[in-house]
Amino acid sequence: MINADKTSPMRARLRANLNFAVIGAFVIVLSVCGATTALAHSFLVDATPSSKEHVATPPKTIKLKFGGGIEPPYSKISIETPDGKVLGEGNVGVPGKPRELTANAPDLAPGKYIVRYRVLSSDGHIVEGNYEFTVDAK
Ligand SMILES: [Cu+2]
Repeated sequence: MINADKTSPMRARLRANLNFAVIGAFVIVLSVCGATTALAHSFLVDATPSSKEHVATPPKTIKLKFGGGIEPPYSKISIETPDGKVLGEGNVGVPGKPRELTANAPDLAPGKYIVRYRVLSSDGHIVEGNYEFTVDAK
């Protein structure tokens, strides 16, 4: 019976597909384990401007640093007004710094702004959050 299976190309293909399914399940288990063993790894750990910061000069770039690697193509930073109007968006990675994500900021008049982010961390988890900063009047 097993010998008969081996001679059938279709069975062989089926078995190969099953192997892929097993590998896929293993990868999923690994990413779940990663989440429990390193709980804080992908949260925001540093930002420029930082949360609640008052800056005298409007920033040209928003830079976020996370506790773990992130995937820029599947991540986004947006700069918004407090009432939710999106002024700019970006998802530029930093070469050699897989935990950092930047976005070019539009010209910002004095006032309060919200930085909103949604990033895909390397282990497959989505991390979302927001904070505010203020550009002070001169
Ligand atoms: Cu994670």
